[in-house]
Amino acid sequence: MSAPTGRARRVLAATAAAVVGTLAVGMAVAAPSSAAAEPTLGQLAAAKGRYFGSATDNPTLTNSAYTAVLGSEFGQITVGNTQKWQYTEPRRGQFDYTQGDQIVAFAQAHNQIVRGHTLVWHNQLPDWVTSVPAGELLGVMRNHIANVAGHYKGTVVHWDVVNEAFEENGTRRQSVFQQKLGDSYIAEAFKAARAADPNAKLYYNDYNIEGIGAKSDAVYNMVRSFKQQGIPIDGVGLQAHLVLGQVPSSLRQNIQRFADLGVDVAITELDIRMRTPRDAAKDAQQAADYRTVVNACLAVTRCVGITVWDFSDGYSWIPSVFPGEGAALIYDENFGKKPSYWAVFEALGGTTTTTTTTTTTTGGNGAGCTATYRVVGQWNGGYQGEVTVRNTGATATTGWTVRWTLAQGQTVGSLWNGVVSTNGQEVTVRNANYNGTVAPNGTTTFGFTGSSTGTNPVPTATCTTS
Ligand code: G2I
Repeated sequence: MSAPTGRARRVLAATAAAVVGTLAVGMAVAAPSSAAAEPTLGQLAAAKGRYFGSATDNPTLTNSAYTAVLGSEFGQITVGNTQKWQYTEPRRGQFDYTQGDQIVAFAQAHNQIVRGHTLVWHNQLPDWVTSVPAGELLGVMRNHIANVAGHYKGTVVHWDVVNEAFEENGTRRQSVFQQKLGDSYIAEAFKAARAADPNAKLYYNDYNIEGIGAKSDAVYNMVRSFKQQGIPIDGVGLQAHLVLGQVPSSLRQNIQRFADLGVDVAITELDIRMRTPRDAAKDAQQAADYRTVVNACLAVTRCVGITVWDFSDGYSWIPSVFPGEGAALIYDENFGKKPSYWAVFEALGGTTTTTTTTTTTTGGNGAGCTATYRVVGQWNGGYQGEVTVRNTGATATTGWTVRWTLAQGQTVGSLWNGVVSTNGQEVTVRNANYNGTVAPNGTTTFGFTGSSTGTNPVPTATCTTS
């Protein structure tokens, strides 16, 4: 049997779920003869001349399960918080790059480009800026930009120079900069950024400008006027904090009209939120929405890349700001890949070639699970594996166990989100103390790195519940 495609894999998973309730049914599917690793989203995007990245924040850099994905899957990182004014100039004239530098160092260690975020914004602004006298604020703003963009010169490919300067109706937001400096502050910020880092691409970044409307018209008119006047602007960032089922129908046309002004466009903060909890229908809609956004970007040559605003539903800003909403990203809380991940994967040109799904049910009590094993990365002498456990039963699991055999002398080394034991070639992974409970049709994912010096075929993994 040939290896299944991404779509075939999901059909097979559904077939496996259908056998729940029978006694000790084992079904091994499609063990491929070789284990060519699936490409990452970053690699797929690069093959299309784009980047695919994620925002991140400092606290998560100590979570190895998180950094394993962040460091391998993405070609680009945006500093989610710690390059903002509050962090970089907490007191007038005193600059602190400690945390921003940590994220830039992580990106450099993983060959990822960095979008800088953000030099001038009304939010996360230290209180002292608000009380700077009007006559001093232009100098203060220029000095901030000169220092921060100067510090990151050569390490940041894009800067979000000015963020969120417009209201929904297209008028200027009455920020301290607008009130004390007037309309010209945005142009002044771009000029200061160009002087500080002539090689960084300079972006205006905002939300609710993905489709054509009053707000995006205002940004469009500003960019057109900047280009006419020679104000240095290189790109427009469409944040794309979207709502399930509501991708603006004019997204592609809007990207194109900005591109036609002679600037690049980036999707800078993509997430697509839903009422929680997730279910299969919402997941499918979300996958379709992510696909639409990726396709719109790919359709316009000057759409240079896409960034998700963090990648895991456990690390998203949405639930704290929109109570009752969330699940907006492409990985679940346990770093399992969601349908939205596979939609992005396929839209970027990926096809799934290596997977094994096995079902073992434990009896007539409705419990059961599948284990889907993937080699997600392979390099000389080593590999990274990932197993997604899905509860195919009607009741929540209280624990699960996945077993497989290392037939070619491979080893399993560091493993996260599970407890591993080995006995010769036999590998047994039980749930960690925090992920034994999986809701019906829910998933949890564990990952690991190991050594492999010969072939590394995908094994048949069995899953049992308790
Ligand atoms: O609000 C979502 C994004 C909209 N566009 C601009 C982005 O910069 C913005 O990012 C978010 C961060 O993801 C949040 O993490 O900006 C928020 C602030 O407006 C960030 O939230 C702040 C919390 O409000 C603080 O309480 C917290 O200390 O994050 C801080 C660091 O975790």
